[in-house]
Amino acid sequence: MLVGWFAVVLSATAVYAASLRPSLLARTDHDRRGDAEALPDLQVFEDMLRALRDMQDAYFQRWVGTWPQGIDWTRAVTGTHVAATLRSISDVLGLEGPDERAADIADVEEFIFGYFADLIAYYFGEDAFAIRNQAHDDMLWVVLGWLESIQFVNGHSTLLSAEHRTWYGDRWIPAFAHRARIFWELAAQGWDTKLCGGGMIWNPRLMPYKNAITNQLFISASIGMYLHFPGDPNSSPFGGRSNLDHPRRVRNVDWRANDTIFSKAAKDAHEWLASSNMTNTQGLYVDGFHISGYSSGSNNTKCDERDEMVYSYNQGVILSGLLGLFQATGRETYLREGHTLVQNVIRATGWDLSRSSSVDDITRLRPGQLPPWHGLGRAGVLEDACDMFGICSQDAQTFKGIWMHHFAAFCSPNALDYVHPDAGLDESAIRSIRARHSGACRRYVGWLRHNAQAALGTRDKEGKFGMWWTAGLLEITTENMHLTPDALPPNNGAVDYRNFGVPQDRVWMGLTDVAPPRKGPARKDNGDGQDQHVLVGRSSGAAERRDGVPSDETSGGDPNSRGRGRTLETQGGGLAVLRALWVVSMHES
Ligand SMILES: *[C@@H]1O[C@H](CO)[C@@H](O)[C@H](O)[C@H]1NC(C)=O
Ligand SMILES: *[C@@H]1O[C@H](CO)[C@@H](O)[C@H](O)[C@H]1NC(C)=O
Ligand SMILES: CC(=O)N[C@H]1CO[C@H](CO)[C@@H](O)[C@@H]1O
Repeated sequence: MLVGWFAVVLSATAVYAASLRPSLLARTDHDRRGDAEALPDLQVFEDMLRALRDMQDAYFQRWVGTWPQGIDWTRAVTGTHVAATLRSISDVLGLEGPDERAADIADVEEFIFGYFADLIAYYFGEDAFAIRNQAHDDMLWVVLGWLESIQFVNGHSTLLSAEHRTWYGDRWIPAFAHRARIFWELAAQGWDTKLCGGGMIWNPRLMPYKNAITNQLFISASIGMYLHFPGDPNSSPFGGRSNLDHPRRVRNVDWRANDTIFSKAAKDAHEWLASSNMTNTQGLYVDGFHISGYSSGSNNTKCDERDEMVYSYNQGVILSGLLGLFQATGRETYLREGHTLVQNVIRATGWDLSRSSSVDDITRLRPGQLPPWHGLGRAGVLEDACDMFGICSQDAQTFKGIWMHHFAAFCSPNALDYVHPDAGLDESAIRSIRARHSGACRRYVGWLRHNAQAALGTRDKEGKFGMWWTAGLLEITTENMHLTPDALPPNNGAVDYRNFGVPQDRVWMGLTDVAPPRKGPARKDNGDGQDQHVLVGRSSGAAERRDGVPSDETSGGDPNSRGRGRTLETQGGGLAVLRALWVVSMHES
C-alpha cells in the first residue's frame, strides 16, 4: 500500500519502502546480477516525487500561479513535466490490486490534487497574451502542455470512476482544450509551402528559417490534437460566428475531436521533415535551414543553408509524434523510425547497447579527465555541447529534460494500449507490434539508468539537480577537470543561437551585418589541452540569467554552479530523467 509511503515521501524524513504490489518491487536485471550501482525501482519513484516536490517548493509561486524565474516557453515545458509526473503517479494506482487501490486512493489523491491545483493556477498564470506574439515553437509547447494535462485528467478520472468516486478535475478539460486549440491554430499559420516545398517557419519576425524543433513540435502537437483533443465549442477570442472568416482562422468550423485537419497536418509535416535532409552523418537532427540568397533578393526558394548545430531536444520531440502517428495509422514504420533515432542518440552519447556499457572505459580515467565527445554526449551520458563549458542559456538548460519527456512517452509501457479504430489493426497484429516495441524499449533501460544515476550525482545539499549530468557521474570538479582535444565538441561553423542569441546579421535578420555570427564558445587551447577560459565557464551575455539574478562566477569546485547554475529548468531535467527511468523500466518487470 502506498499510504505510509506517500506520507513519508512528503515529509522526506526517511526512505521507506512500503508494501507496493510485488511486481512493482521486482528488481531489475542489474539487481539480479548483484550490481551494487543499480537503483532499486522504488528508490527511483521516491526520487521522482522528491524532484517534483522540490521543484514546486523552490520555484512555483502560488500567488501568481507561475514559476517566476522561467520564461514563457520553459514554463510551458515545466507544466508539462508536472502533468506527466501526475500521470505516472496515477498509473501506479492503476497497477495496484483493487483492495490496495481503494485504500491508497485517499492519500495519493491529496498529493495529486495538490499539484493538479498548481496546474490550474498556472492555467491563469500563463501569459497567453505574450505567447501569441512569440515564435511558432513557443506556441506549440503550450499545446503539448495542455494536451498532457488532458491525458492525465482523462486517465485519472477513468481510474476514480471505476472506484465509484467523483473527481472534479475533469471540469477543467474544456478550458485546457480551449487553450490547446487556440495555440495550435495560431501556430498552424506558420506552415508554408512557398519556400522549401513545405515546413513550418520558426519565427515570423526573422528571415525564413525552417528548423527541426518547430516542425517536430508541429508533428507531435498536431497528432496529439487528433488523438486527445476533445473538441472546443468556445469560439473566444474571435467572438462567435460573425468572425468566423477571421484571417487567422484555419477553417470555418467548430472545433471537433478526431478532426482529420490535425492528422493531415501531422502527416504532411512528417513527410516534409523526412525529405528535408535535416539529419547529419550520425543520424541526428541538425538545427535547421536558411534559404541562401533570400535576404539579397534572389529567387532561390530551396532550404540549402544548413545550421549544423546539434541539440538534444531536436532528437526528442518527434518521438511522441511518431508514437501518435503510429496510434493514428497503425503503421509500424513510424515506430521503427523512432527506435532508429533513439539508438542514434544513445550511440552519440558513447554507449554500446549490445554490451550495455560505455564504449570508453570510464573506470580508467584519471580524476577529472573527460572521455571523448561522441556527438551528443560522452561516457554514455546525454550532454549538450554547452554543458561542459557551464554556459548553457535558459533555453539550453531545458533541452535534456525535453528529450527525456518525449522518450518516456514513446517507450511508456502503455504507449500502445490505444490504436485508432481507423488504423484497421486486429488484436493479434497489435500484440506482436507491442511485443517488438517493448523488447526494443527494454534494451534502453541500462543506458537510461546510467543517465539517471549521473543526474542524481549532480544534486546539491538541497537536492537540486545540476545541468551537466556527466559531471555527476565522473565526479568532475572545476579544479580537477582536464580536457584533451577529443573531449571537445567539434567547431564546425554551426551557429549556436540557442546559447548565444540570434546573430544580428543578414542570414538571420535580413540586415546588413552589424556583428559577425557567433560560432559557438571560444575555445583557445593553451598547449596541454587545458583551456582555463573554458574551465571557468565565463559566459556570454545570452547565457546570463534572464530573470535578473546575477550569475554565480564563484563556482566552489562544482561545475554545475557555473553560469546560470541550478535553476527551474535544470530541476525539470532531473525530474524528467527520473520519470523516464521509472516509466521505461516497467518493461523489465
Ligand atoms: C544534405 O545536407 C548536407 C549538409 O548540408 C549536404 O552536404 C548534402 O549535399 C545534402 N544532401 C542533399 C541530397 O541535398
Ligand atoms: C531565378 O533567377 C535567375 C536569374 O535571374 C533565372 O535565370 C531563373 O530562371 C530564375 N528561376 C526561377 C525559378 O524563377
Ligand atoms: C472514433 C474515435 O477515434 N473517437 C475518438 C474521438 O476523440 C475522442 C476524444 O479524444 C476519443 O475519446 C474517441 O475515442
